[in-house]
Amino acid sequence: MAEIVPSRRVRRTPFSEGVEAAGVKSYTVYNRMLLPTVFRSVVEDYHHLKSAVQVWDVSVERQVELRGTDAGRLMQMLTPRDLRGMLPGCCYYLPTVDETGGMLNDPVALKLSEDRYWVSIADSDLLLWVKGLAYAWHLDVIVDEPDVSPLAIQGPKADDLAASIFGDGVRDLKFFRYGYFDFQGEQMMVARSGYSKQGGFEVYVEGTKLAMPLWNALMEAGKPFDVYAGCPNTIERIEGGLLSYGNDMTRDNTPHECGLGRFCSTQTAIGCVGRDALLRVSKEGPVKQVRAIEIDGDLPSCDRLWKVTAGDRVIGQVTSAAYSPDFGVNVAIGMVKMTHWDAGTRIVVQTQDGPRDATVHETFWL
Ligand code: THG
Repeated sequence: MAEIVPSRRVRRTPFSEGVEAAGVKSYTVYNRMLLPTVFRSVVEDYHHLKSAVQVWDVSVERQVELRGTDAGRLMQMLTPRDLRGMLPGCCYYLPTVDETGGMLNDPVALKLSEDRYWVSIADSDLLLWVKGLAYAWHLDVIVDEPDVSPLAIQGPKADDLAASIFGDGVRDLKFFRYGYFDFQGEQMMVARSGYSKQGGFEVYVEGTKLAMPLWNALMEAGKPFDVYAGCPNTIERIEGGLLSYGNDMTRDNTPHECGLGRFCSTQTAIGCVGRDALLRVSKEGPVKQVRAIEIDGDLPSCDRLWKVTAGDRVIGQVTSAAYSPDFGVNVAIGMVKMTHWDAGTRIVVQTQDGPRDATVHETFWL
């Protein structure tokens, strides 16, 4: 393929210099910013992520900041997850929905204080929706995109690497909690989270001053752990069932269809936009839902939606697929109608290279 040209609209990040020095081979665009997709090869990156530790430039996880006395009220308008128990220091994975209950984004939210939140968004313009709600409801809240660039440390040796930079205290962080840790005399927010199932951290780097110093310090301190630059890995995230907004789900889907019903307490999420619509679907249950799918044969690259058929009927779609070296099969994420969603059901996936037999799985692989 041809090259992507960065500009003000297709933004570089504070870590781009480090990413380029590490030999990034390809990018995608996410929230109008560069997101690396390959360093050595997708398969080499995959094995390395699962055995060592990687540093990921995930600056594309842009923050929507809500600040003001109505910040909490506005947060609850965004999601059917009940936020009443959310305390400062917590990260919550949040389905965010529109007035029909359709998925607008699936961010990680951080509560900084009673009147201040960061919403770490997936690839859609959630900022505009949040600003629109704040304006229409005359809320006392400021909504904007602060200059914050997350840097992820992911892999089985992530604790050792993070501890060598931030001290042994980071080892005690619980999953989806954050704390503040010193780096070169400044406090940095570090959370135990990240878009892999290998474990690790995300550092929310404010501004640009300490961005490359942190990148370089991690690369240097990581030498004994075989650190390398990395990025979200499509094989690993499919094995783990981590959904990709815009690929595996869109505004056409409810959280329940996405398998995110466990993050919804629609009954008690008073004030959530789309609550009435979601109360209906949560009572009746979805008629199609996300499933792990194992596909037989050789696969072309999954760069488009693949219809799923049974006989001459379309009964679903596959939106992410890759060959898994560790499991020795093609792993995939799709959405299947309830008539065909039971584990073991045989279905057919219509790729651009022709039909492939496939099986619905009970659970994801990781
Ligand atoms: N971290 C941060 N921001 C993000 C992402 C991230 N923004 C974009 C994107 N990723 C949002 N999507 C997800 C999807 C899955 C998870 C996090 C963000 C995730 N899921 C856990 C799982 O499925 O195992 C469960 C989380 C839970 O149990 O609460 O971590 O990665 N900052």
